[in-house]
Amino acid sequence: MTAAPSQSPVRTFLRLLGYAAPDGVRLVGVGALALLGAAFELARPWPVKLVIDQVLGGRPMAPGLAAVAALLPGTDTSSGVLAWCIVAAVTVTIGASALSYVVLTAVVSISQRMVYALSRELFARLQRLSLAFHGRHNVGDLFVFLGYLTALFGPVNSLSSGLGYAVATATRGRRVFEILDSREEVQERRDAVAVGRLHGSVVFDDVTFGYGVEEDGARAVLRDVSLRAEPGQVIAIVGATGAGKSSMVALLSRFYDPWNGRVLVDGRDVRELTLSSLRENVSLVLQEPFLFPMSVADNIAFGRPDATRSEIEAVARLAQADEFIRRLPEGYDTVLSEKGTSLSGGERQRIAIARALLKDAPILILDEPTSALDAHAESKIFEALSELMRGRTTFVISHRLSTICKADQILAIEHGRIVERETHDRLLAESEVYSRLYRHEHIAVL
Ligand code: DUT
Ligand code: MG
Repeated sequence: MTAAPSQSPVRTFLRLLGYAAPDGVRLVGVGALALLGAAFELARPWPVKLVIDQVLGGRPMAPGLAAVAALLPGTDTSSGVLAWCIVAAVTVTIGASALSYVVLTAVVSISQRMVYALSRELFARLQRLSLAFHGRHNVGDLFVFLGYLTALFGPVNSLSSGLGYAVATATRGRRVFEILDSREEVQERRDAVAVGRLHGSVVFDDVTFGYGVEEDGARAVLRDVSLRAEPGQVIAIVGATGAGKSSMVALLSRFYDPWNGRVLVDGRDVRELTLSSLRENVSLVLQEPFLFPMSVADNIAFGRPDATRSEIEAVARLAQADEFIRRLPEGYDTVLSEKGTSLSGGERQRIAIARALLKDAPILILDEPTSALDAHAESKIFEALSELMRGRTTFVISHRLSTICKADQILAIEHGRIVERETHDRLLAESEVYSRLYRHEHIAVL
């Protein structure tokens, strides 16, 4: 990632407010109502003061007040003044509460939309970063990032409660924007073509790749990698940490370009396609799914904001998620938060699977989707994963033989090279170690 120059808190805050621009008129209205609410709050002690000073204390009113009182009928007697004081107290109290309710509701809905817009932009960057960070940096073919966003949500939620929050938001928002401003590592060609839905054939044609520039002495992490995946095939990638597994699948989403060779989808070099249309055709399910401080339904509909509630529920059922979602305090409308609603690793992963099912891309990348889970949680999402993989060209990076055995090809990577290509059946027949491991794990999972 190339870090952007850091911004002053004021600029960051203005930029954050920019995300509320579509709600500009509402925002101005809310500001006016908030001012009115503040005036009502200021007026609250006055009726009581009048009762104490004039009604009980018998003191004369200040001239200005007396002039106003003279306009109202019945204020020439103490009981008349008392009656008006009660009317005023009730009006001011109800008015202040009603205004604060309206302002709060509007601020929450505006800020939720801001977070939604920000989250969508963050999502793509986070996927690239997390593919690169697996294994080397621990999780903590991240929580901090999510934490920034959740933290950001809190203060934005309370925009009306003052400048202190604004500064805190700006400070946290800065981290979010640093991620957003990390530059794409690749450039879209001016004549790039927007493709529709691909069939999902994938070819790596003699690919050599390293992070950084070859001429500057950067080290190649993939060397002479060639493979061919037909639509609907499952390709398992195995290998030690740092072998280059995630780097391979990162090239498929064109997060990076190869130094040499080509990556082709449906026979076209990925560099000929627009980044967005290519990435529309690829779903990623990673070790730690990104969930955002939005409702469960919004989290699932992330890739397809226009999805209907029944579509969302249908994919949740396929992902074996419907049942636990319905048990949440507000079902599909439960807003996920770090502290509040805590989901287990397996539950989070099933939401990510539902999200990918809804996106319905022909190419699927699974980078250690079950490795953060224990055996029990893993067995629960097994069916959900199988459902997701059905009919999609799938690249699955996994140490679990139970996942690998579904593959049409198994590629073993060592120091950036494919050193072995096998099928599960051949391995099972030929490798005693493999077949023993397989039988052992298969029993554990089933
Ligand atoms: N690498 C970088 N920069 C990155 C990502 C990776 O220099 O942003 C290096 C580290 C490693 C090699 O590339 O030496 C391959 O990394 P990759 O993440 O592809 O390895 P992996 O097989 O996915 O490892 P793990 O099992 O730890 O996820
Ligand atoms: Mg990896």
